[in-house]
Amino acid sequence: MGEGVVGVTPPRVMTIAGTDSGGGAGVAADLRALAACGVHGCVAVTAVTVQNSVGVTGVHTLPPETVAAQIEAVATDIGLDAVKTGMLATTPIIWAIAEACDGTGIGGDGPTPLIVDPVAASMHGDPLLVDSALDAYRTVLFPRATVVTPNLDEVRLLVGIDVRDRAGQYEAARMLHALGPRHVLVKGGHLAADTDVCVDLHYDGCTFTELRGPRYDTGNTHGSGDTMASALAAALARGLPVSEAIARAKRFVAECVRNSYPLGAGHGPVSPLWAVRPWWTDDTT
Ligand code: PXL
Repeated sequence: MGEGVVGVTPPRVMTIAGTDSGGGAGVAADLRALAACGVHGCVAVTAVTVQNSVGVTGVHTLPPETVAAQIEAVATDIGLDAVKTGMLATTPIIWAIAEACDGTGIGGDGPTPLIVDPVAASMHGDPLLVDSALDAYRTVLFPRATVVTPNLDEVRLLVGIDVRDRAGQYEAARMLHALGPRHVLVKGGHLAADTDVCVDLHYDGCTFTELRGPRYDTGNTHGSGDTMASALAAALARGLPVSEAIARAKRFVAECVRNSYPLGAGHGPVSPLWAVRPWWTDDTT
């Protein structure tokens, strides 16, 4: 991972997401993860958030047509091997993304996989999506998604289930799959019942697969969901089958949590920097 070939274009992945001025989550986390996974990251910004390690104090959304224009500009020139969504903020932005994706072969029956991470709030509980846009996720974006990757808070908002155990995770996966995505990954990181493991559930409409990973309680998990979805997009862009891409993304994000660091007075970010060869700090070169 991470080794490029001189003069050869790497896989191209776009993140459609919001910025975080603290550099912990959103676009910053996505681009870090994509670079560490050895792919070229492109960006369609949906919103600018005013934020630090303690919380979000401002959200400024971009015009929906500017979000769509960013997608179209990149898709028609650079080309895209996978696309992931993060903070989308409003219903008109979600509609604009859907139309831009339809016109450029992203998601649905198109050749470019679309990973939908249905971001609704920051880890501090600050809203990153207007409540009325949940319906647009369910009816507009999920039917176009290759994989959706909700955490348990997002599951509660999207399908109304308060998941407390493995059976609840299975029920949620079924309900989410009925909304139309090809694959569902119900992330179990917030499941209090699991103390030293973190169990994510993958459902493709036919088979359920439980993915077990270590749980690291570093307290610095800002951007973990963004990082997971970006690594998944990178793996799909590299041509891996979905089940293998999910397994690889899960291993990747666990290492990012293990290598997280404190920042500011609040929550620090997960970090993929361990995956980047530190040649520039190496005294022997
Ligand atoms: O981690 C979810 C997320 C996504 N995008 C932005 C965020 C956050 C969490 O704070 O700020 C911009």
